[in-house]
Amino acid sequence: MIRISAFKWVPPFAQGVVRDLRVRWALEEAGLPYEEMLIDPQAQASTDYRELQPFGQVPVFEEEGLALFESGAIVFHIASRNEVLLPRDEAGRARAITWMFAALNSIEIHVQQLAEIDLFAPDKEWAKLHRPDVEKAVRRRLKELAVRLGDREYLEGRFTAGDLLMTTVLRILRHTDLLDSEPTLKAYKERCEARPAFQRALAAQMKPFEARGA
Ligand SMILES: N[C@@H](CCC(=O)N[C@@H](CS)C(=O)NCC(=O)O)C(=O)O
Repeated sequence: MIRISAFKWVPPFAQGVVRDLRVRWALEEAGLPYEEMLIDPQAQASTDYRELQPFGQVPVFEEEGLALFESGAIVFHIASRNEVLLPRDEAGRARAITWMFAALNSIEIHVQQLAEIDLFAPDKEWAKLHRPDVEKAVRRRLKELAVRLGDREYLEGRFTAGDLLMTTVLRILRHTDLLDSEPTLKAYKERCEARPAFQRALAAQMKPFEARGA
């Protein structure tokens, strides 16, 4: 049985965007059952967990002696087995993989910087000075992405792991109204989030938080 790590609890600003969501979603799309290993800060720091994830973060993926970390690598591993997430034809598959990297390497870097300023350092002097440039970079990337998306439903016409990762990256902006400036991108994100597999993944991440209350 596949096992993934996730947090027992995170503050409300992180609930629904913790990176195990990507893995849960990919597993749901692929129809692969999994169990969860819920961890707390003490487990994160343990030698045993560091063996699985050198940085003590979530998610970890384990199956039959194979342990993987990095959400992008895990989603790729799951997607490689399944046509729902990666087309079988070589060119289509390569293009979908390109979008996976674009989500994590060209968009998330900027989006995460903004989230870190807003959620972890809003009152710091350096953050106030730096934020306008970071917001500008995010806006530029969103516009460029919207231009490329055009009137397509998905980045490559059909849903792939590239859309899955892109959606989870765009969700990180939920504390802002930046996506409102790009209505087609906002609609794209909502289209991906409407997938039943996403809804199941989100509910599964939220379950332990809700059980604990707040
Ligand atoms: N690049 C890593 C990032 C993982 C990551 O940032 N995980 C966060 C939760 S979303 C975490 O575990 N934070 C706690 C920490 O860094 O101590 C991945 O995509 O798996």
